[in-house]
Amino acid sequence: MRIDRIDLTIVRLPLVRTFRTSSSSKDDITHILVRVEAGGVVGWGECASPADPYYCPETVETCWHILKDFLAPSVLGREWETIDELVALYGRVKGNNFAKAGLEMACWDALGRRAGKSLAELLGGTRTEIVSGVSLGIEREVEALFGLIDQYLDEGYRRIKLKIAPGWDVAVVRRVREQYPDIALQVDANSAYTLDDLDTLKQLDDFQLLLIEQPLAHDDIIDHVRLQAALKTPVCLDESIHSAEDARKAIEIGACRVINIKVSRVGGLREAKRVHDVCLARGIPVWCGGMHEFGIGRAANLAVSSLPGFTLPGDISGSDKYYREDLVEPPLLAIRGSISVPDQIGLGVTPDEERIQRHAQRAFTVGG
Ligand code: OSB
Ligand code: MG
Repeated sequence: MRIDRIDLTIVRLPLVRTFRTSSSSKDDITHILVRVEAGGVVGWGECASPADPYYCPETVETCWHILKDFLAPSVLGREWETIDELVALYGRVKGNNFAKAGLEMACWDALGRRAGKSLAELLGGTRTEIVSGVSLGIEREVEALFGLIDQYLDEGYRRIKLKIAPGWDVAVVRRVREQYPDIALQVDANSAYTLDDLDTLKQLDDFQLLLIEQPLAHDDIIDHVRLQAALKTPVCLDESIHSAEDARKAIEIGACRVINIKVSRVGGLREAKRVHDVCLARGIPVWCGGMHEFGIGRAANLAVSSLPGFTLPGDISGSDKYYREDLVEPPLLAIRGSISVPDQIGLGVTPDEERIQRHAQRAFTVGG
């Protein structure tokens, strides 16, 4: 399966609503699309790195540099038959998981298209419908949050996640819980707290939350052990987990009881499945996190979510929650709170090249 050509395109889409977390605020999303020609087929991938280094160290520009100057040259013209062989071709590159995930996804898509199998089939997924939750950013007023929660509950979404930060935490969660006593509710701090905030974090135990996501530092698992021991609510790690080995260690020391798996944060679908396997073997439930993916990355998230250990609702909402017009057909939409796993070959969606060109910021081709 020789890779003959790789096209990289930076694409920007406006968000339908500003998204604010403890670490950043966004009005649009810029991701890199990776198109590969290999083995007589075309595969597409999405590099979902944020534009700024406020969630993780990577940015669109670091991914561009790593893809263009290291990953693409490492695989161009080379033969591979399995994803293990593909990943070995760029095995010398340390870190840079978001960049790797974009290229690897395109190769999974090509592999599936050539084999006539869907990505979910290739991964060994069993589920066909994914229960969908929404992630809500920080707002100016709790009332704005109520409006959004009403809207998404009306649309059928089955779980609400609230972003929290110092000053937008216990009082907000209390009001939401009072207003909606029975909804499945969880919070995400994006690493905004330290153990000095233990008293605040303990108060969150009063609200029957499904979990508290990444309360402490992005690179910590040790302090999370102390926090988890002090809380009844399960701690869920996001930013801290970059590999199946990270997951194993965090679980073994008791840093969390749940893990959020993001395909891009762990460097691709192969490692995402490995994280899943580590968690499943240890009885740790997982769910699929999101990075505001366009349709290509969203389709990959759905495929990985079909694995049996994804027992909690994910952050995979319909793309219409974020984008007026997505880049793929058919659009990925939630119906009565769940989204179908694409069953067509490869990622199971077709990128619309005209729309991609219309929103493109920069392009680069190697080979061809
Ligand atoms: O921490 O889960 C996060 C978006 C960008 C960066 C980090 C996160 C998020 C989300 C949105 O919570 C998830 C989504 O709907 O894609
Ligand atoms: Mg998170």
